[in-house]
Amino acid sequence: MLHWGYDEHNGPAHWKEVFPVANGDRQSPIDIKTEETKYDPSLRSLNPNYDPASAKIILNNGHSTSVEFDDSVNKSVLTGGPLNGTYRLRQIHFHWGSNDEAGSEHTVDGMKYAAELHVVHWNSEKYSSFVEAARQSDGLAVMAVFLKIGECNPQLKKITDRLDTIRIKGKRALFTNFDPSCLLPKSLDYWTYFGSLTVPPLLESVIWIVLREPISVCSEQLAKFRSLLSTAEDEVACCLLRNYRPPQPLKGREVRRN
Ligand code: B30
Ligand code: ZN
Repeated sequence: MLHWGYDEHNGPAHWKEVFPVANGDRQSPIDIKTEETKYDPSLRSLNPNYDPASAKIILNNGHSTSVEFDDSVNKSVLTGGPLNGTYRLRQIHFHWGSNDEAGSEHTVDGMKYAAELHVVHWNSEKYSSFVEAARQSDGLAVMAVFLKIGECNPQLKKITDRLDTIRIKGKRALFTNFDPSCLLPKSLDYWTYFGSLTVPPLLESVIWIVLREPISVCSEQLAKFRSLLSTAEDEVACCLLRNYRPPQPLKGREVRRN
């Protein structure tokens, strides 16, 4: 495997060759079996508090598109839920499939959504950088939001309208004045469990917070994600048609709900 990706020769089934933790005890994503989740009265409500001024750029990194935030101070943070202390917003990005029938990483009772948004935060109370936090078992908190086919999403349009300017891997554009809480559903009810990054290096450092209510996206908006390229300027153009890892073994972990 020369470089990991989502194709036949370098996709999720090959990642373990270079990243043995792919077979670890707390890998993500998982299938959430709703009847087996455990209600935990000690779980608080989630409290996202984001400043639109911390949004900086939108970019194509060849395996997704992300919006990156200024994380040099605690301007945009997530607290509450299962979290102890303050987790600082770092970036948001998406996972999707080659058609509308698949694309989410987490599944719910075996059901796949069309796409999944990840809002990535790091523990700025205990650690001094994202990179340091990503190596600790309580270092990261990722909030996952399912995207379900339905009405076009006017908030998501702010992102999909910019994808043509960052079609090529490595391209970036300024992206300011954006509050990612505009992409959250009405209810912030969630499931939570201890897992990992869903892309190499698959570090087992993520407290996952999976929102139960999906947001909507239309087919035309999802098609724009599929026209992004996984390749750079000097390579044969190749569309990033899909970028989701399938569910991994639960290995005895408990999934709690609020
Ligand atoms: S996820 O939410 O588990 N899918 C990273 C953060 C969250 C997840 C996956 C990866 C991350 O920050 N990785 C290292 C930085 N990457 C950005 C990226 O999203 O994956 C740098 C890059 O190449 O540009 Cu790869
Ligand atoms: Zn992700």
